[in-house]
Amino acid sequence: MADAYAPKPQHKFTFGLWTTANPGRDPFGEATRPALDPIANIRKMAEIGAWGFNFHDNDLIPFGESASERDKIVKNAKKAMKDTGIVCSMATTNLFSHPVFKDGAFTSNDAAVRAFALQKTMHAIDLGVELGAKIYVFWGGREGAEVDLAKDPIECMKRMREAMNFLTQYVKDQKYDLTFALEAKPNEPRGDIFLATTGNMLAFIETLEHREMVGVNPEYAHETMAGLNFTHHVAQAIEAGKLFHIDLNGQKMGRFDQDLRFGSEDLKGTLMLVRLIERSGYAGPRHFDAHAYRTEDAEGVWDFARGCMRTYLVLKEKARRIDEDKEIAAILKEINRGDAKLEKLSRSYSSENAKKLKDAKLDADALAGRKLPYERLDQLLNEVILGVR
Ligand code: GLT
Ligand code: MN
Ligand code: MN
Repeated sequence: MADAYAPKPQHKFTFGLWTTANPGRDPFGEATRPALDPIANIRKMAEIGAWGFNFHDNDLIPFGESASERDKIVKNAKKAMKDTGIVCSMATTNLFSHPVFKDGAFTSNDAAVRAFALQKTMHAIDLGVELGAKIYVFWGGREGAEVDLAKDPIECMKRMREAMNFLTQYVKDQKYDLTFALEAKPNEPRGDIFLATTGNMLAFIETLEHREMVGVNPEYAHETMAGLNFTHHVAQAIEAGKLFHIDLNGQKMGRFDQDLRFGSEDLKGTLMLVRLIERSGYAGPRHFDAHAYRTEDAEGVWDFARGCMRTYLVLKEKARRIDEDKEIAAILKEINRGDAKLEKLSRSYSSENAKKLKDAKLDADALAGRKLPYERLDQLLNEVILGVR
């Protein structure tokens, strides 16, 4: 029997080169897995059913590499893409590993560091576009502070805006077909990172010169670390037309950035997320920004990657079942109470509507008595998840 949960390119699953190449290093311990060659990495992703890969400039081309070596690596990457059919869906800049970025990149207090960050990003954009990337992610991992006195947070917002305005204009000038997706994170590696949530990013985007080119790349782990409801943040981005990319993974609340296998924590929350994505018409990549447990060996990494995709497809099927469940549908119908007469008055303002609404007879006690059978609803949802429904 064919495996209904086998990932295929049409599902648009993608992985960052850094995810499957993660060697298991953490702040307390060295690598537990050998280095993985980026070209072998791309080929293996294609083999297990991913549609695309993403990369930071330095995931592919080591920092400071010669131009001739760069061209050789790019040629090999293109060959791997041609041989396997895998695409490059997104690219980004490493603005956090080299010590030059120890106090930030675009928001550094040092004008020369800011200039270097722009220069590095322009080269990385060229590289991404050369490989076919259509989305460019900005994750400001070092754009923050531990010592608040050292950094003027208003000035840092202005610097961030200048950088985005400069780079969107650069993309337009080059006539690249590329949009930007901004990724928020509350902390780590900095004590506090500027523009800490997807909501902050959405507000910031509205202040940019070419805001139509800029959306968000929310990450499950990042809102969850802050104790927030990730699905609600993604919903706001969708409603604003700004969900350009998404980083899927697993995370416990209030912890360090765990970047666990998709669905490995909070299955119910993850199911709600998949249902939202699938119902929204979002057509972009389903990107996994996660890594295997440090305890896995080189082979186990691919169990991790397969697990991310398989869980997504299983949850997609569960979401379909939820939406086809008659009992669930009946409860949802019961709790979404329309009222044509009242909505005519309340859904759009006119002075006449306002007057009529002020005079309308609304019995708060009777309204408060209306049934909201959420216990039954949530139990039905649990039973779908648990596989008995
Ligand atoms: C890094 C970070 C991620 C970002 C990547 C893009 S790099 O792994 O933890 O959340 O999406 O820069
Ligand atoms: Mn991410
Ligand atoms: Mn993360």
